[in-house]
Amino acid sequence: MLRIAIQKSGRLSEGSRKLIAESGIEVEQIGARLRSAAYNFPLELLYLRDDDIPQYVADGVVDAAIVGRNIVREREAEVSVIRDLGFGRCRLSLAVPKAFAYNGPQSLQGAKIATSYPTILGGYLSSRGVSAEIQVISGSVEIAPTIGLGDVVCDLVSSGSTLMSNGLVEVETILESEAVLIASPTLSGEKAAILEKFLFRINAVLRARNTKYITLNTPNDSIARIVELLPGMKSPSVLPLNIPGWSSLHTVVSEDDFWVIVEKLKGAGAQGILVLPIEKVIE
Ligand code: PRT
Ligand code: ZN
Repeated sequence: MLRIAIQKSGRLSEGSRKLIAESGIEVEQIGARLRSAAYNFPLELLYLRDDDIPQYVADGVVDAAIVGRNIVREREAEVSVIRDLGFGRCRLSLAVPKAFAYNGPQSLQGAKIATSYPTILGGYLSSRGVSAEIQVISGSVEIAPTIGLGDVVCDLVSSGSTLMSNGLVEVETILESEAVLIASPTLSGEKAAILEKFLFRINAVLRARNTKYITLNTPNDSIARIVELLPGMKSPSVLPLNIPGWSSLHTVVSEDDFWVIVEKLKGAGAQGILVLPIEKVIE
């Protein structure tokens, strides 16, 4: 049995539950409980506050967890980061009031910086030889300058609208973050084998999320040109259509390349382009 912690309620809860569900793991409805077992996989889920998660993994209270990289770094817990999970993306940034004359990290010399991330911020400042006062606050960091708790803030940003509505300008990114899978570095053989199986499923789900299945029709004399545009898994399948001189091509493309490729495909003579979601990709 592998014990995995996820955030009980907050920005990472839904993404964590969805990833587990899409991995084909069915979990009891939790209601108000703090833990639940899976029906069809040797896994037990614990629902915790994100701040506590790295320490629980380091102490072996849970074997693995899904948590933001920002929290893992801040807590400096002894855990293995297994892989990035592609959701919960944000960045830890420095932001200054509009009137603050910012000309690089040296401008922070002697400033008072409000943050919930003193460890990461302290490391950043000392690596740049800046000495500043770190004011630790646990929430609503963005209002610190308004209430006199700091000249500058260091906080998580995703859209940037919180900073903007508080008259703050983002000036440096200190850390890029997203949800990550972490594990205890000292798992037993049995637990490590279950984690391996869990990871195999997660990999298949995440690869599929970033991949689309494409089918299109093309005149036979355009096939070579179109195949060159398609970085498929191996090579695309080419099937004859019931119209002489025409074929149907099937392949997969990465979501990131998709729009660029589609334009080029049309330019190369492709017609009837269909794009379908993929549920799992096993490599
Ligand atoms: O109760 P618990 O302690 O578990 O939750 P929490 O309230 O401490 O954390 P929560 O749910 O807010 O965030 C959990 C994790 O989500 C964080 O540790 C990050 O890894 C990730 N994440 C992703 C974010 C954001 N995006 C984010 N935008 N965490 C916080 N924010 C906050 C930020 O602090 C600021 O107040 O959102 C605001 C900025 O958002 P924008 O869109 O206006 O820029
Ligand atoms: Zn928290």
